[in-house]
Amino acid sequence: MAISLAGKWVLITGASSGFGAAAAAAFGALRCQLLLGARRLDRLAAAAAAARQAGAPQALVHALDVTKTASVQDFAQWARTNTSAVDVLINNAGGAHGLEPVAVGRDEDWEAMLQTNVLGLLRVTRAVLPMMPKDAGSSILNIGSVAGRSAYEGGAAYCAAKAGELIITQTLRLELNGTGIRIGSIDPGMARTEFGLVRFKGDQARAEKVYDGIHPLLAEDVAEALVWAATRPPHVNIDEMVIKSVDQAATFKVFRRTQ
Ligand code: NDP
Ligand code: 8X3
Repeated sequence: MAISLAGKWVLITGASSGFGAAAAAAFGALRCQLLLGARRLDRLAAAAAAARQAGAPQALVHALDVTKTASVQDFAQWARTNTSAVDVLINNAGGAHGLEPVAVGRDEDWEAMLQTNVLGLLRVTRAVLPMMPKDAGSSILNIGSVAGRSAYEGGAAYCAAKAGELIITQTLRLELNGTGIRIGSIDPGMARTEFGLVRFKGDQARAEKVYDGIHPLLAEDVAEALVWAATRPPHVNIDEMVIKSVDQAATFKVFRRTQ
């Protein structure tokens, strides 16, 4: 049976758009109290307002850049001024930059992907772990990707980053064994968010083309998966969940409807 998270504190990184914003609304609807971080404060404020509208008694926001240790420490310090306990941590901040083969890849893209998806995840987890109650049904849910499970051309750094996320999740499960803190990797396939816009550096047409003729996942689908994982009974750990559109049989086996 699902446990109630009403009144519990949920911390979400990358809550200004996509999965993070949808998760804020979904946990808000469960009457969770929210700590939301990202770089774009206007978008973060809008996500917080939507979460309050959905039912969150509190949806607090603070600037967070997961690529900077000082920013992560400042965010965690701010979180501590609001609550002594973070019951659910959702490490979601991240994304892809570029789709070039390694032969012509750019340092700044590789660095951005590894800084956010890998080092950001490590930094935030290190900073928040001391606030997570033991033996109380707490959860860490990391957003991975199908990209971390099989390679594709142009995806070297992103696939490596998400493969890193999966290994970090598995490592943490070993390190946290005995604490009662649950940890899982939620690994979506193609989903319609701002992911493509970021990957293709603002090229809206190219970003949209990815979804031509398919019914991709929506951010809300992933948010529901996060809610499901976090509301299992405290003795149940969802290790890994792969969630894809029915039109996406494998990363590059995508059925596109013509009408
Ligand atoms: P969006 O681009 O809509 O959301 C990405 C979020 O990450 C934004 O809120 C952004 O906020 C935040 N973010 C990016 N860089 C930083 C940073 N340095 N510090 C703090 N926050 C940051 O895309 P999605 O919702 O799709 O992406 C969320 C996660 O899901 C990512 O980890 C992505 O890799 C993963 N994913 C996406 C899939 C998809 O097809 N959409 C499939 C599988 C996984 P801001 O820019 O305001 O800082
Ligand atoms: C995003 C999914 O297949 O575009 O993580 O890499 S994919």
